[in-house]
Amino acid sequence: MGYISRIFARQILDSRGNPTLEVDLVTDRGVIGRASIPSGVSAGKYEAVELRDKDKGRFLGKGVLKAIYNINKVLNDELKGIFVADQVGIDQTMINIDDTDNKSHIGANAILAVSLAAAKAAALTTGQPFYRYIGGINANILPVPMINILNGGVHTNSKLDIQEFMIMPTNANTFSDALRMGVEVFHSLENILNEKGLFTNVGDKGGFAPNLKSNEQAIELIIKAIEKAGYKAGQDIYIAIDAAASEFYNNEEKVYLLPKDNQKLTTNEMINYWETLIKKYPIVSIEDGLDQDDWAGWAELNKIMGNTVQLVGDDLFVTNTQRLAKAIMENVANSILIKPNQIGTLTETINTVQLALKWGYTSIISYRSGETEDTTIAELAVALNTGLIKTGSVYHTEHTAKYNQLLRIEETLGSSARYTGREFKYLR
Ligand code: 2PG
Ligand code: MG
Repeated sequence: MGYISRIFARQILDSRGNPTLEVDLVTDRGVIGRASIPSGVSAGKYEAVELRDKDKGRFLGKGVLKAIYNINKVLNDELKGIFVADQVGIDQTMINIDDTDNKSHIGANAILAVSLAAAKAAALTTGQPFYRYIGGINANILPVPMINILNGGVHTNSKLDIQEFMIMPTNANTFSDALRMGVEVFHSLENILNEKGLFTNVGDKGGFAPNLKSNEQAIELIIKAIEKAGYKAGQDIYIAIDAAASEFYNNEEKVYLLPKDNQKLTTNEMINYWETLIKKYPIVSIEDGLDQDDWAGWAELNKIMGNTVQLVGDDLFVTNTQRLAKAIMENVANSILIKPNQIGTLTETINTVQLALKWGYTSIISYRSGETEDTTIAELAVALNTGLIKTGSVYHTEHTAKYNQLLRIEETLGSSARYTGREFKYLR
């Protein structure tokens, strides 16, 4: 079927103009699997390590020459001759070579690039689309897109402490209809901002970053945009947020310091704040509502609203089965964000999704704020039937590349494709 004959890494640029890795993995049959790696800014502190050169003379320290060396020399030499479809063997070999808890020796960016490139080559060798190779005959669910339309937090200079405001078009028959609804709301929000003389430039996640006074003002504008586009908020389209609370938690004082809102909240006050918001608005999903180390707070949050709202751990879980297992034992959340580069191999990513599924957690396959044209996450969402994807705005090619790939997959699946928006677990 094909054995690895050469692995070659090159440096390319991500959507923020920073260097990142692209890998070509060639088999003895001449098949080439290619993958490239995204990069986060609001990264969780327990993520696997993204290896950067730290040589201030090149790309302000962000070069990836060390990671390239690790691929072209170390991993290439060790993996040559291995059966390309032995994904578990390939990933485990790299984990063994790295021999650290957080992939800091070889670099999670280097390891993931090879892991995905191998899977791509294996899929091509078997003549199957990637989602089908990974997911098998039952991979047919198109995900609800959690479309980012308005931003605050570390990605902007506005006064909003919440990092991302997203819309979820659930009341649709197909993914393409859902995407169209999302696009219509995006442009209707643009018109509303324009009419109000507000800033309509977009941030690096492609969402608008107007200078608003409060989180509530942002939500109300979004609801207006949904209505202006001809839909009902809380019926056709729902709202999701990523608070990215680890960004504003003060570990010494154990309080949430909302820098933009100029407030200091205890964990309980923070939870009360989320409760007020979900009572007032059609918010069905809150990501990182609390800090990555505030386990007791998360347990309380989950006790209060875990039955009605999707509580997503991003920085909290970092796609890591050990952290997810702790959460399951302590009953702290009900959903996990899945970012392959937080953990560093395809097999570990799949293991985490499977563990989540087993315990009734929803899984959201997610992009990073620095992206490439690679569309693997779109394929993974269908392959693993997660029913949810978070891949930024409908603006900028690095985001639309993923949506466009989902359109192609839906077309290929034809009448077998299923869009399960109305079955989303936390509709209220
Ligand atoms: C997040 C992501 C993507 P980053 O917090 O969920 O929106 O941001 O990639 O910067 O961690
Ligand atoms: Mg997040």
